[in-house]
Amino acid sequence: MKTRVTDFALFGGPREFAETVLVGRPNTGDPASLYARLDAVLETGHLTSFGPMVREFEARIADLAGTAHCVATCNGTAALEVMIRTAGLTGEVIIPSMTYVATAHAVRSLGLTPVFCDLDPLTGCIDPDRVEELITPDTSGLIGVHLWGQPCDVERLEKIAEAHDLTLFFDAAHGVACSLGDTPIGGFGTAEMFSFHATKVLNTFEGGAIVTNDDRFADRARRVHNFGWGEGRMTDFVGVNAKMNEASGAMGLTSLEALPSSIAANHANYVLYSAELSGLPGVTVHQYDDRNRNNYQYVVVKVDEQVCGLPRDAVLALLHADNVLAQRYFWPCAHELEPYRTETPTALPATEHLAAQVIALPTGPRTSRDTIGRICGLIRLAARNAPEVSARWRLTNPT
Ligand code: T4K
Repeated sequence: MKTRVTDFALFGGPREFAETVLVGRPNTGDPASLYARLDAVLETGHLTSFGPMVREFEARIADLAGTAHCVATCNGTAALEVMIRTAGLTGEVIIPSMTYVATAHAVRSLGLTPVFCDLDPLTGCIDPDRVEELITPDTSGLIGVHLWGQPCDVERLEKIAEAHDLTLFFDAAHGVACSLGDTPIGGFGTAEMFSFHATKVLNTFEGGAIVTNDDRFADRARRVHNFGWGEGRMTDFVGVNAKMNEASGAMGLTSLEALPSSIAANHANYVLYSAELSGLPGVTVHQYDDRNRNNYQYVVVKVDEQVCGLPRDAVLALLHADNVLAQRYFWPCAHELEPYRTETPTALPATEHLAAQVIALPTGPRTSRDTIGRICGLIRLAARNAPEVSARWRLTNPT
């Protein structure tokens, strides 16, 4: 355990961790269970296009989300694009900027304009008070993002969408097994999407899903994600190939078996991080509202330089030097990335304030309590030695 600031790897001391400690280390579930399913896939020779693994996975996800339909896709970004195509959105689509760039790229890649909206500082989700002022005659859609698995203010967004005749979608990439009160995330708006990327609490290697209670939307989305094929091998609109394959379905079913224990481990890690970092001025673990279920796949610490005197990136550099590969989810936020910063320069004060503070810390079933204790030890030591750490970091990062 390091005790003096000069022990930090950033100052030339030894690394705290010999092996890298990652954010996003996959939850693979039971390998034997996966191999048995993969054997079955190879045995049947049905490798993709609506095989039994994906069909069962879709049924299980619809059940989890409490929705009538689930359309599994090859990744979460493709799910967003299929949703936008299915609804036939045009012109402008309002989205938050505090999100992975995929939300904006899905809109932009279909020739539409993402219009970035500021956030609610309490949750980091889109601020309904700011949405209405961005609506123009060209606005056709609104996509809320359930940031870090926290539900957006769904009720107010639904009212706004209805009043202005907008299609309302939710990017629930982080929202698997999360809820708003007792209602699972999945059935809000016209449709929602999940991501099952390798780094997510539930993974299919790569994958995603569209969930909805709208029969017609589901039927069309299913066609859109399969080249537009309909009855009698005919197409009457442009479709894409966004199907999930059977190996991904097999991984999804295996990962689902491990989901309760993965969430329990994530929750225990979140509680431990919160306790270990409590009472540090300007360094706060983002707290989730107990009235909603969360999967705790993101433990986010907020470093407020104004209060603790430590730039967030100094803490990040210090962790990286010690082999803790923490991530800035989400900085730079989407409106500060190209092509958006050039095409549609926007000032979003609340978003920029939050994005400048966030660090996602390693968690998941394979992150031990000892590892968390040592990571928190590094952060506490950094906070106690803020002037030295800041000065050291500024040597290589002059402003
Ligand atoms: N909407 C939102 C709000 C999202 O957060 C995302 C994705 C999407 C939409 C789009 O969904 P997908 O099309 O991705 O299904 C990662 C994930 O790639 C991305 O899925 C996720 N959000 C985002 C929050 O995190 P990066 O750019 O940080 O990924 P990458 O590949 O650098 O991985 C991060 C860390 O994870 C690495 O340091 C190592 C570890 N890792 C990663 C992979 C792929 C592993 O240990 N094993 C692995 O196989 O975005």
